[in-house]
Amino acid sequence: MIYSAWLKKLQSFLIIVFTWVISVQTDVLRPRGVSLSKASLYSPTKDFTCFDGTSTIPFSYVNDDYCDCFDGSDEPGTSACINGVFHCTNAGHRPQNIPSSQVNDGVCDCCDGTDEYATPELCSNTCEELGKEARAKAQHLADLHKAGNFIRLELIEKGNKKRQDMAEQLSQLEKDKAEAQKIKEEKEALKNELEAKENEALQVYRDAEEKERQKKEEDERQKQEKEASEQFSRFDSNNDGVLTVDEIKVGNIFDKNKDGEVDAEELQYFLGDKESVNKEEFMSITWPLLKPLLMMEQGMFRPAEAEATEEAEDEEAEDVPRVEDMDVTGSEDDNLDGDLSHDDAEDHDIEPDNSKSYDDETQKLIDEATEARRQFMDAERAMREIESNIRNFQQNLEKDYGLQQEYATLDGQCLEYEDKEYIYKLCLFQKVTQKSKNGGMEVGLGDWGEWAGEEGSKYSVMKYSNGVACWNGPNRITMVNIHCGLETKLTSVTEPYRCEYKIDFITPAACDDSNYMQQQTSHDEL
Ligand code: MAN
Repeated sequence: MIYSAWLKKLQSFLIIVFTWVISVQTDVLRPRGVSLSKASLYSPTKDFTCFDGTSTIPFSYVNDDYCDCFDGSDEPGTSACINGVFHCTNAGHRPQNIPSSQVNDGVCDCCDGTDEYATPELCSNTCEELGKEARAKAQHLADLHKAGNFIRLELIEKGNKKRQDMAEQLSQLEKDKAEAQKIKEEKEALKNELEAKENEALQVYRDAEEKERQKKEEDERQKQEKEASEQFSRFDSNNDGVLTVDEIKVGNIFDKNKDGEVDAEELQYFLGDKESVNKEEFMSITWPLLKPLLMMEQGMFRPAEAEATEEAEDEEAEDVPRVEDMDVTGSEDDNLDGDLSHDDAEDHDIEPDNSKSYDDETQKLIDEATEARRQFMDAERAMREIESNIRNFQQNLEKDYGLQQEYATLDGQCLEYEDKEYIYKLCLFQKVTQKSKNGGMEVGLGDWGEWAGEEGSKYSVMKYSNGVACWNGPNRITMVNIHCGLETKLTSVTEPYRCEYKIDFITPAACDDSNYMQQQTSHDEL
Protein backbone atom coordinates (compact mmCIF):
# COMPACT_ATOMS: atom_id res chain seq x y z
CA MET A 1 0.00 0.00 0.00
CA ILE A 2 2.79 2.37 1.01
CA TYR A 3 4.58 1.45 -2.17
CA SER A 4 1.55 2.14 -4.31
CA ALA A 5 0.91 5.58 -2.70
CA TRP A 6 4.51 6.48 -3.35
CA LEU A 7 4.20 5.29 -6.92
CA LYS A 8 1.12 7.40 -7.48
CA LYS A 9 2.88 10.50 -6.13
CA LEU A 10 5.83 9.86 -8.39
CA GLN A 11 3.53 9.33 -11.32
CA SER A 12 1.77 12.63 -10.71
CA PHE A 13 5.08 14.40 -10.42
CA LEU A 14 6.38 12.88 -13.62
CA ILE A 15 3.20 13.73 -15.46
CA ILE A 16 3.42 17.36 -14.41
CA VAL A 17 7.03 17.54 -15.52
CA PHE A 18 6.26 15.63 -18.69
CA THR A 19 3.26 17.61 -19.78
CA TRP A 20 4.39 21.04 -18.75
CA VAL A 21 6.22 22.67 -21.61
CA ILE A 22 7.65 26.07 -22.18
CA SER A 23 6.55 27.66 -25.38
CA VAL A 24 9.69 29.18 -26.79
CA GLN A 25 7.88 31.46 -29.17
CA THR A 26 5.53 32.98 -26.70
CA ASP A 27 7.25 32.53 -23.39
CA VAL A 28 3.92 31.60 -21.88
CA LEU A 29 3.80 28.48 -19.77
CA ARG A 30 0.90 26.22 -20.68
CA PRO A 31 0.14 22.52 -20.67
CA ARG A 32 0.88 20.54 -23.83
CA GLY A 33 -1.72 20.94 -26.54
CA VAL A 34 -3.16 24.21 -25.19
CA SER A 35 -3.39 27.28 -27.40
CA LEU A 36 -2.15 30.66 -26.29
CA SER A 37 -5.69 32.02 -26.14
CA LYS A 38 -6.74 29.25 -23.71
CA ALA A 39 -3.57 29.26 -21.58
CA SER A 40 -5.13 31.37 -18.82
CA LEU A 41 -7.78 28.67 -18.24
CA TYR A 42 -5.05 26.25 -17.11
CA SER A 43 -3.47 27.78 -13.98
CA PRO A 44 -1.14 25.41 -12.07
CA THR A 45 -1.94 27.24 -8.85
CA LYS A 46 -5.66 26.50 -9.07
CA ASP A 47 -7.91 23.52 -9.57
CA PHE A 48 -9.00 23.04 -13.16
CA THR A 49 -12.65 23.47 -14.15
CA CYS A 50 -13.77 21.61 -17.26
CA PHE A 51 -14.79 24.03 -20.06
CA ASP A 52 -18.37 22.76 -19.91
CA GLY A 53 -18.40 23.53 -16.18
CA THR A 54 -19.50 20.01 -15.25
CA SER A 55 -16.64 19.36 -12.81
CA THR A 56 -13.57 20.81 -11.14
CA ILE A 57 -10.51 18.62 -10.69
CA PRO A 58 -7.04 19.03 -9.12
CA PHE A 59 -4.69 20.65 -11.62
CA SER A 60 -2.49 17.56 -11.47
CA TYR A 61 -5.25 15.67 -13.33
CA VAL A 62 -4.69 17.81 -16.45
CA ASN A 63 -2.95 15.75 -19.10
CA ASP A 64 -2.64 12.77 -16.75
CA ASP A 65 -3.74 10.51 -19.60
CA TYR A 66 -7.10 9.94 -17.94
CA CYS A 67 -10.24 11.60 -19.23
CA ASP A 68 -12.03 13.45 -16.42
CA CYS A 69 -14.06 16.07 -18.34
CA PHE A 70 -16.96 15.17 -20.61
CA ASP A 71 -15.79 17.78 -23.08
CA GLY A 72 -12.20 16.44 -23.07
CA SER A 73 -10.78 19.78 -21.94
CA ASP A 74 -8.61 18.20 -19.19
CA GLU A 75 -6.63 16.15 -21.75
CA PRO A 76 -5.53 18.54 -24.52
CA GLY A 77 -2.10 16.92 -24.74
CA THR A 78 -2.96 13.20 -24.62
CA SER A 79 -5.28 10.96 -26.58
CA ALA A 80 -7.23 9.97 -23.46
CA CYS A 81 -10.44 11.80 -24.41
CA ILE A 82 -12.17 10.99 -27.69
CA ASN A 83 -13.39 14.58 -28.03
CA GLY A 84 -10.26 16.45 -26.90
CA VAL A 85 -8.50 19.06 -29.03
CA PHE A 86 -4.74 19.30 -29.40
CA HIS A 87 -3.26 22.63 -30.43
CA CYS A 88 0.05 22.82 -32.29
CA THR A 89 1.80 26.15 -32.35
CA ASN A 90 3.55 25.35 -35.65
CA ALA A 91 5.96 28.27 -35.26
CA GLY A 92 6.85 29.58 -38.69
CA HIS A 93 3.56 28.40 -40.14
CA ARG A 94 -0.12 28.41 -39.17
CA PRO A 95 -1.18 27.13 -35.74
CA GLN A 96 -3.48 24.14 -35.97
CA ASN A 97 -6.06 22.30 -33.86
CA ILE A 98 -6.31 18.55 -34.33
CA PRO A 99 -8.46 15.94 -32.56
CA SER A 100 -6.43 14.83 -29.56
CA SER A 101 -7.08 11.23 -30.57
CA GLN A 102 -4.37 11.84 -33.21
CA VAL A 103 -1.75 12.56 -30.53
CA ASN A 104 1.04 9.98 -30.52
CA ASP A 105 -0.71 7.86 -33.12
CA GLY A 106 2.41 7.49 -35.25
CA VAL A 107 1.23 9.99 -37.88
CA CYS A 108 2.73 13.46 -38.15
CA ASP A 109 -0.25 15.82 -38.20
CA CYS A 110 1.40 19.05 -37.04
CA CYS A 111 4.25 20.48 -39.09
CA ASP A 112 6.22 21.12 -35.88
CA GLY A 113 5.85 17.43 -34.96
CA THR A 114 4.58 18.20 -31.45
CA ASP A 115 1.63 15.81 -31.81
CA GLU A 116 4.09 12.91 -31.80
CA TYR A 117 6.08 13.89 -28.71
CA ALA A 118 6.35 10.27 -27.55
CA THR A 119 8.61 9.56 -30.53
CA PRO A 120 10.33 12.89 -31.24
CA GLU A 121 12.54 11.33 -33.91
CA LEU A 122 9.43 10.41 -36.00
CA CYS A 123 8.54 13.89 -37.26
CA SER A 124 10.87 16.58 -38.47
CA ASN A 125 9.81 20.21 -38.20
CA THR A 126 8.68 21.34 -41.65
CA CYS A 127 6.89 24.50 -40.52
CA GLU A 128 9.43 26.96 -41.87
CA GLU A 129 9.34 25.39 -45.33
CA LEU A 130 5.55 25.02 -45.42
CA GLY A 131 5.08 28.47 -43.94
CA LYS A 132 7.23 29.97 -46.68
CA GLU A 133 5.17 28.24 -49.35
CA ALA A 134 1.91 29.24 -47.69
CA ARG A 135 3.04 32.83 -47.28
CA ALA A 136 4.02 33.02 -50.95
CA LYS A 137 0.63 31.59 -51.90
CA ALA A 138 -1.17 33.96 -49.56
CA GLN A 139 0.80 36.86 -50.95
CA HIS A 140 -0.16 35.83 -54.46
CA LEU A 141 -3.83 35.61 -53.46
CA ALA A 142 -3.66 38.93 -51.66
CA ASP A 143 -2.11 40.53 -54.76
CA LEU A 144 -4.77 38.89 -56.92
CA HIS A 145 -7.55 40.17 -54.67
CA LYS A 146 -6.03 43.61 -54.65
CA ALA A 147 -5.71 43.79 -58.43
CA GLY A 148 -9.11 42.16 -58.94
CA ASN A 149 -10.68 44.53 -56.49
CA PHE A 150 -10.00 47.46 -58.84
CA ILE A 151 -11.98 45.75 -61.57
CA ARG A 152 -14.62 44.77 -59.02
CA LEU A 153 -15.07 48.39 -58.03
CA GLU A 154 -15.70 49.22 -61.70
CA LEU A 155 -18.20 46.38 -61.91
CA ILE A 156 -19.96 47.73 -58.83
CA GLU A 157 -20.22 51.14 -60.43
CA LYS A 158 -21.50 49.74 -63.72
CA GLY A 159 -23.84 47.38 -61.88
CA ASN A 160 -25.41 50.19 -59.91
CA LYS A 161 -25.73 52.26 -63.06
CA LYS A 162 -27.36 49.34 -64.85
CA ARG A 163 -29.91 48.86 -62.10
CA GLN A 164 -30.62 52.54 -62.00
CA ASP A 165 -31.09 52.57 -65.79
CA MET A 166 -33.37 49.57 -65.54
CA ALA A 167 -35.47 51.26 -62.85
CA GLU A 168 -35.74 54.37 -65.00
CA GLN A 169 -36.63 52.36 -68.09
CA LEU A 170 -39.23 50.49 -66.07
CA SER A 171 -40.91 53.66 -64.91
CA GLN A 172 -40.82 54.96 -68.50
CA LEU A 173 -42.40 51.71 -69.65
CA GLU A 174 -45.14 52.05 -67.04
CA LYS A 175 -45.92 55.47 -68.52
CA ASP A 176 -45.78 54.07 -72.06
CA LYS A 177 -48.16 51.35 -70.96
CA ALA A 178 -50.73 53.85 -69.70
CA GLU A 179 -50.43 55.75 -72.99
CA ALA A 180 -50.64 52.54 -75.05
CA GLN A 181 -53.69 51.47 -73.07
CA LYS A 182 -55.36 54.76 -73.87
CA ILE A 183 -54.55 54.43 -77.58
CA LYS A 184 -55.80 50.85 -77.58
CA GLU A 185 -59.09 51.88 -76.01
CA GLU A 186 -59.51 54.70 -78.53
CA LYS A 187 -58.75 52.39 -81.43
CA GLU A 188 -61.15 49.82 -80.07
CA ALA A 189 -63.92 52.37 -79.72
CA LEU A 190 -63.31 53.59 -83.28
CA LYS A 191 -63.23 50.04 -84.57
CA ASN A 192 -66.51 49.21 -82.83
CA GLU A 193 -68.14 52.33 -84.19
CA LEU A 194 -66.99 51.72 -87.77
CA GLU A 195 -67.77 48.02 -87.58
CA ALA A 196 -71.31 48.84 -86.48
CA LYS A 197 -71.75 51.03 -89.57
CA GLU A 198 -70.12 48.41 -91.76
CA ASN A 199 -72.35 45.75 -90.30
CA GLU A 200 -75.45 47.83 -90.90
CA ALA A 201 -74.49 48.27 -94.54
CA LEU A 202 -73.58 44.61 -94.95
CA GLN A 203 -76.84 43.58 -93.33
CA VAL A 204 -78.69 44.83 -96.41
CA TYR A 205 -76.64 42.43 -98.49
CA ARG A 206 -77.06 39.62 -96.01
CA ASP A 207 -80.83 40.13 -95.93
CA ALA A 208 -80.95 40.10 -99.72
CA GLU A 209 -78.83 36.96 -99.83
CA GLU A 210 -81.00 35.31 -97.23
CA LYS A 211 -84.12 36.15 -99.17
CA GLU A 212 -82.53 34.78 -102.30
CA ARG A 213 -81.52 31.64 -100.47
CA GLN A 214 -85.02 31.12 -99.07
CA LYS A 215 -86.50 31.69 -102.49
CA LYS A 216 -84.16 29.15 -104.06
CA GLU A 217 -84.98 26.70 -101.32
CA GLU A 218 -88.69 27.17 -101.84
CA ASP A 219 -88.34 26.82 -105.63
CA GLU A 220 -86.32 23.66 -105.17
CA ARG A 221 -88.83 22.27 -102.72
CA GLN A 222 -91.66 22.91 -105.14
CA LYS A 223 -89.66 21.40 -107.97
CA GLN A 224 -89.03 18.29 -105.93
CA GLU A 225 -92.65 18.06 -104.92
CA LYS A 226 -93.76 18.41 -108.49
CA GLU A 227 -91.35 15.82 -109.70
CA ALA A 228 -92.29 13.44 -106.89
CA SER A 229 -95.95 13.94 -107.61
CA GLU A 230 -95.40 13.23 -111.30
CA GLN A 231 -93.50 10.07 -110.51
CA PHE A 232 -96.20 8.99 -108.07
CA SER A 233 -98.84 9.42 -110.75
CA ARG A 234 -96.59 7.54 -113.20
CA PHE A 235 -96.57 4.43 -111.00
CA ASP A 236 -100.09 4.82 -109.62
CA SER A 237 -101.51 3.15 -112.70
CA ASN A 238 -105.11 3.00 -111.42
CA ASN A 239 -104.97 6.57 -110.20
CA ASP A 240 -106.44 5.68 -106.81
CA GLY A 241 -103.93 7.77 -104.88
CA VAL A 242 -102.27 4.67 -103.41
CA LEU A 243 -99.16 2.92 -104.68
CA THR A 244 -99.50 -0.81 -104.12
CA VAL A 245 -97.02 -3.68 -104.28
CA ASP A 246 -98.47 -4.77 -107.64
CA GLU A 247 -98.07 -1.32 -109.13
CA ILE A 248 -94.51 -1.12 -107.87
CA LYS A 249 -93.60 -4.55 -109.20
CA VAL A 250 -94.37 -3.32 -112.69
CA GLY A 251 -91.85 -0.46 -112.58
CA ASN A 252 -88.44 -1.91 -113.31
CA ILE A 253 -86.85 1.16 -111.70
CA PHE A 254 -87.65 -0.54 -108.37
CA ASP A 255 -85.54 -3.49 -109.45
CA LYS A 256 -82.57 -2.09 -107.63
CA ASN A 257 -80.24 -5.01 -108.24
CA LYS A 258 -81.37 -5.38 -111.85
CA ASP A 259 -82.07 -9.12 -111.57
CA GLY A 260 -85.23 -8.86 -113.63
CA GLU A 261 -87.75 -8.79 -110.78
CA VAL A 262 -88.75 -6.57 -107.85
CA ASP A 263 -88.29 -8.91 -104.88
CA ALA A 264 -89.44 -8.64 -101.25
CA GLU A 265 -86.22 -7.02 -100.13
CA GLU A 266 -86.55 -4.27 -102.73
CA LEU A 267 -90.19 -3.77 -101.82
CA GLN A 268 -89.28 -3.36 -98.20
CA TYR A 269 -86.51 -0.95 -99.17
CA PHE A 270 -88.91 1.34 -101.02
CA LEU A 271 -92.11 0.92 -98.94
CA GLY A 272 -90.67 0.41 -95.48
CA ASP A 273 -92.88 -2.16 -93.73
CA LYS A 274 -95.96 -1.12 -95.62
CA GLU A 275 -98.01 -2.94 -98.24
CA SER A 276 -98.69 0.33 -100.02
CA VAL A 277 -97.94 4.02 -99.72
CA ASN A 278 -100.16 7.01 -100.31
CA LYS A 279 -98.84 10.14 -101.98
CA GLU A 280 -97.69 11.71 -98.74
CA GLU A 281 -95.85 8.58 -97.65
CA PHE A 282 -94.37 8.23 -101.11
CA MET A 283 -92.92 11.72 -100.83
CA SER A 284 -91.33 11.11 -97.47
CA ILE A 285 -90.31 7.44 -97.66
CA THR A 286 -90.07 6.25 -101.25
CA TRP A 287 -89.08 9.32 -103.20
CA PRO A 288 -85.77 10.07 -101.43
CA LEU A 289 -84.69 6.48 -102.20
CA LEU A 290 -86.03 6.46 -105.69
CA LYS A 291 -84.69 9.75 -106.94
CA PRO A 292 -81.01 8.80 -107.09
CA LEU A 293 -81.91 5.69 -109.08
CA LEU A 294 -83.90 7.77 -111.52
CA MET A 295 -81.06 10.23 -111.83
CA MET A 296 -78.65 7.40 -112.41
CA GLU A 297 -80.92 6.05 -115.10
CA GLN A 298 -80.94 9.46 -116.70
CA GLY A 299 -77.12 9.49 -116.57
CA MET A 300 -76.95 12.37 -114.12
CA PHE A 301 -74.50 10.50 -111.91
CA ARG A 302 -72.89 7.11 -111.72
CA PRO A 303 -72.45 4.57 -108.95
CA ALA A 304 -69.61 5.19 -106.49
CA GLU A 305 -67.61 2.04 -107.30
CA ALA A 306 -67.30 2.98 -110.94
CA GLU A 307 -65.66 6.24 -110.09
CA ALA A 308 -62.30 5.04 -108.85
CA THR A 309 -61.37 3.25 -112.04
CA GLU A 310 -62.76 5.80 -114.44
CA GLU A 311 -61.65 8.90 -112.65
CA ALA A 312 -58.50 9.40 -114.64
CA GLU A 313 -60.17 8.70 -117.97
CA ASP A 314 -63.17 10.89 -117.67
CA GLU A 315 -62.46 14.25 -116.16
CA GLU A 316 -65.93 15.55 -116.81
CA ALA A 317 -67.38 12.91 -114.55
CA GLU A 318 -65.90 14.74 -111.59
CA ASP A 319 -68.60 17.36 -111.89
CA VAL A 320 -71.33 14.75 -111.63
CA PRO A 321 -72.54 14.26 -108.07
CA ARG A 322 -72.46 10.79 -106.47
CA VAL A 323 -75.52 9.06 -105.08
CA GLU A 324 -74.34 9.05 -101.46
CA ASP A 325 -73.43 12.72 -101.61
CA MET A 326 -76.82 13.81 -102.88
CA ASP A 327 -79.38 15.67 -100.81
CA VAL A 328 -82.49 14.94 -102.76
CA THR A 329 -84.68 17.05 -100.55
CA GLY A 330 -83.00 20.33 -101.26
CA SER A 331 -80.92 22.28 -103.72
CA GLU A 332 -77.42 21.15 -104.54
CA ASP A 333 -76.38 24.74 -104.11
CA ASP A 334 -77.46 24.89 -100.48
CA ASN A 335 -74.01 24.48 -99.02
CA LEU A 336 -72.32 26.65 -101.59
CA ASP A 337 -74.32 29.60 -100.52
CA GLY A 338 -71.44 31.93 -99.71
CA ASP A 339 -69.84 32.70 -96.35
CA LEU A 340 -72.61 34.83 -94.99
CA SER A 341 -75.15 32.29 -93.84
CA HIS A 342 -78.16 33.42 -91.86
CA ASP A 343 -76.45 32.71 -88.51
CA ASP A 344 -73.26 34.43 -89.55
CA ALA A 345 -75.16 37.51 -90.51
CA GLU A 346 -76.14 37.94 -86.86
CA ASP A 347 -72.48 37.98 -85.84
CA HIS A 348 -71.14 41.51 -85.93
CA ASP A 349 -67.53 40.37 -85.80
CA ILE A 350 -67.73 38.64 -89.15
CA GLU A 351 -65.72 40.56 -91.68
CA PRO A 352 -67.01 41.26 -95.18
CA ASP A 353 -66.45 38.77 -97.95
CA ASN A 354 -63.67 40.23 -100.08
CA SER A 355 -64.70 38.21 -103.10
CA LYS A 356 -68.00 40.03 -103.31
CA SER A 357 -68.52 43.44 -104.78
CA TYR A 358 -70.50 46.06 -102.95
CA ASP A 359 -71.84 49.46 -103.81
CA ASP A 360 -69.39 52.35 -103.34
CA GLU A 361 -70.89 53.56 -100.08
CA THR A 362 -70.77 50.08 -98.49
CA GLN A 363 -67.26 49.47 -99.83
CA LYS A 364 -66.15 52.74 -98.27
CA LEU A 365 -67.54 51.66 -94.89
CA ILE A 366 -65.85 48.27 -95.25
CA ASP A 367 -62.49 49.93 -96.03
CA GLU A 368 -62.80 52.26 -93.08
CA ALA A 369 -63.69 49.40 -90.71
CA THR A 370 -60.83 47.28 -92.11
CA GLU A 371 -58.36 50.07 -91.46
CA ALA A 372 -59.77 50.53 -87.94
CA ARG A 373 -59.36 46.81 -87.27
CA ARG A 374 -55.75 46.97 -88.47
CA GLN A 375 -55.00 49.94 -86.25
CA PHE A 376 -56.61 48.28 -83.25
CA MET A 377 -54.50 45.14 -83.80
CA ASP A 378 -51.35 47.29 -84.02
CA ALA A 379 -52.29 49.04 -80.77
CA GLU A 380 -52.89 45.67 -79.10
CA ARG A 381 -49.51 44.37 -80.30
CA ALA A 382 -47.72 47.50 -79.03
CA MET A 383 -49.39 47.04 -75.67
CA ARG A 384 -48.34 43.38 -75.45
CA GLU A 385 -44.73 44.29 -76.29
CA ILE A 386 -44.63 46.92 -73.55
CA GLU A 387 -46.11 44.49 -71.04
CA SER A 388 -43.55 41.84 -71.91
CA ASN A 389 -40.70 44.38 -71.53
CA ILE A 390 -42.10 45.43 -68.17
CA ARG A 391 -42.13 41.81 -67.02
CA ASN A 392 -38.48 41.36 -68.10
CA PHE A 393 -37.33 44.51 -66.32
CA GLN A 394 -39.25 43.58 -63.19
CA GLN A 395 -37.73 40.10 -63.14
CA ASN A 396 -34.22 41.51 -63.55
CA LEU A 397 -34.74 44.13 -60.88
CA GLU A 398 -35.87 41.43 -58.49
CA LYS A 399 -32.66 39.46 -59.04
CA ASP A 400 -29.98 39.53 -56.34
CA TYR A 401 -26.81 40.75 -58.04
CA GLY A 402 -24.63 40.74 -54.91
CA LEU A 403 -24.37 43.08 -51.94
CA GLN A 404 -23.06 45.92 -54.09
CA GLN A 405 -24.54 44.93 -57.48
CA GLU A 406 -21.11 43.64 -58.52
CA TYR A 407 -22.69 40.81 -60.56
CA ALA A 408 -25.35 42.94 -62.30
CA THR A 409 -23.42 43.51 -65.53
CA LEU A 410 -22.72 39.78 -65.83
CA ASP A 411 -26.42 38.91 -66.22
CA GLY A 412 -26.91 37.22 -69.59
CA GLN A 413 -23.17 36.85 -70.29
CA CYS A 414 -22.48 33.33 -71.60
CA LEU A 415 -19.25 31.44 -70.95
CA GLU A 416 -18.21 28.11 -72.41
CA TYR A 417 -16.05 25.24 -71.22
CA GLU A 418 -15.07 22.18 -73.22
CA ASP A 419 -13.98 18.83 -71.89
CA LYS A 420 -13.38 15.64 -73.87
CA GLU A 421 -17.03 14.84 -74.32
CA TYR A 422 -19.11 17.98 -73.89
CA ILE A 423 -19.33 21.70 -74.42
CA TYR A 424 -20.81 23.34 -71.34
CA LYS A 425 -22.34 26.79 -71.47
CA LEU A 426 -23.15 28.96 -68.46
CA CYS A 427 -25.30 31.99 -69.21
CA LEU A 428 -25.05 33.85 -65.92
CA PHE A 429 -28.31 34.37 -64.03
CA GLN A 430 -30.07 32.47 -66.83
CA LYS A 431 -29.18 28.81 -67.40
CA VAL A 432 -26.54 26.12 -67.82
CA THR A 433 -26.49 23.75 -70.80
CA GLN A 434 -24.47 20.78 -71.99
CA LYS A 435 -23.98 19.72 -75.60
CA SER A 436 -22.31 16.52 -76.66
CA LYS A 437 -19.42 16.99 -79.08
CA ASN A 438 -20.89 14.11 -81.10
CA GLY A 439 -23.97 16.22 -81.86
CA GLY A 440 -27.49 15.99 -80.51
CA MET A 441 -29.64 18.39 -78.59
CA GLU A 442 -28.51 20.80 -75.90
CA VAL A 443 -29.36 19.44 -72.46
CA GLY A 444 -30.50 21.91 -69.80
CA LEU A 445 -28.43 21.50 -66.64
CA GLY A 446 -30.47 24.02 -64.67
CA ASP A 447 -32.02 27.48 -64.67
CA TRP A 448 -30.91 30.30 -62.44
CA GLY A 449 -32.15 29.59 -58.96
CA GLU A 450 -30.40 31.27 -56.06
CA TRP A 451 -27.19 32.13 -54.27
CA ALA A 452 -26.25 29.08 -52.25
CA GLY A 453 -22.99 29.75 -50.43
CA GLU A 454 -22.67 28.89 -46.77
CA GLU A 455 -23.51 31.41 -44.09
CA GLY A 456 -21.16 34.36 -44.32
CA SER A 457 -20.19 33.61 -47.93
CA LYS A 458 -23.59 33.41 -49.59
CA TYR A 459 -22.27 34.97 -52.81
CA SER A 460 -19.60 32.33 -53.36
CA VAL A 461 -21.92 29.71 -54.87
CA MET A 462 -24.68 29.94 -57.47
CA LYS A 463 -27.33 27.27 -57.81
CA TYR A 464 -28.98 26.50 -61.15
CA SER A 465 -31.80 24.00 -60.67
CA ASN A 466 -34.63 22.27 -62.51
CA GLY A 467 -32.61 21.10 -65.49
CA VAL A 468 -33.73 18.30 -67.79
CA ALA A 469 -34.74 15.21 -65.81
CA CYS A 470 -31.99 12.65 -65.49
CA TRP A 471 -32.88 9.24 -66.91
CA ASN A 472 -34.61 7.41 -64.07
CA GLY A 473 -33.58 10.14 -61.70
CA PRO A 474 -34.09 13.71 -60.51
CA ASN A 475 -33.77 16.92 -62.53
CA ARG A 476 -30.24 18.00 -63.30
CA ILE A 477 -28.73 20.73 -61.10
CA THR A 478 -25.50 22.73 -61.28
CA MET A 479 -23.56 24.40 -58.50
CA VAL A 480 -21.25 27.20 -59.61
CA ASN A 481 -18.36 27.92 -57.25
CA ILE A 482 -17.11 31.45 -57.67
CA HIS A 483 -13.48 32.48 -57.12
CA CYS A 484 -11.53 35.69 -57.52
CA GLY A 485 -9.76 36.03 -60.86
CA LEU A 486 -8.69 38.85 -63.13
CA GLU A 487 -10.75 37.45 -66.01
CA THR A 488 -14.30 36.20 -66.16
CA LYS A 489 -14.19 32.55 -67.26
CA LEU A 490 -14.98 28.95 -66.39
CA THR A 491 -11.98 27.00 -65.14
CA SER A 492 -13.49 23.54 -64.69
CA VAL A 493 -16.69 21.58 -65.05
CA THR A 494 -17.21 18.21 -63.37
CA GLU A 495 -20.08 15.86 -62.63
CA PRO A 496 -19.28 14.60 -59.11
CA TYR A 497 -22.61 12.77 -58.89
CA ARG A 498 -24.75 11.65 -61.82
CA CYS A 499 -26.64 14.66 -63.19
CA GLU A 500 -25.20 16.98 -60.50
CA TYR A 501 -22.66 19.31 -62.05
CA LYS A 502 -20.02 21.51 -60.47
CA ILE A 503 -18.57 24.51 -62.25
CA ASP A 504 -15.60 26.57 -61.11
CA PHE A 505 -15.93 30.13 -62.28
CA ILE A 506 -13.50 33.01 -61.79
CA THR A 507 -14.41 36.67 -61.99
CA PRO A 508 -13.09 39.97 -60.64
CA ALA A 509 -16.57 40.47 -59.16
CA ALA A 510 -15.52 37.97 -56.46
CA CYS A 511 -12.27 39.82 -55.59
CA ASP A 512 -13.52 41.58 -52.50
CA ASP A 513 -10.24 42.84 -51.07
CA SER A 514 -11.48 43.84 -47.64
CA ASN A 515 -13.55 40.71 -47.20
CA TYR A 516 -10.56 38.57 -48.22
CA MET A 517 -8.23 40.24 -45.71
CA GLN A 518 -10.83 39.84 -42.99
CA GLN A 519 -11.20 36.14 -43.78
CA GLN A 520 -7.42 35.62 -43.68
CA THR A 521 -7.12 37.36 -40.34
CA SER A 522 -9.88 35.31 -38.74
CA HIS A 523 -8.36 32.14 -40.24
CA ASP A 524 -4.94 32.96 -38.78
CA GLU A 525 -6.47 33.62 -35.40
CA LEU A 526 -7.46 29.97 -35.08
C1 MAN B 1 -26.10 12.47 -70.46
C2 MAN B 1 -25.26 13.59 -69.88
C3 MAN B 1 -24.47 13.12 -68.68
C4 MAN B 1 -25.37 12.40 -67.70
C5 MAN B 1 -26.17 11.32 -68.38
C6 MAN B 1 -27.18 10.71 -67.40
O1 MAN B 1 -25.28 11.52 -71.05
O2 MAN B 1 -26.15 14.60 -69.50
O3 MAN B 1 -23.84 14.21 -68.07
O4 MAN B 1 -24.63 11.81 -66.66
O5 MAN B 1 -26.89 11.86 -69.47
O6 MAN B 1 -27.90 9.70 -67.99
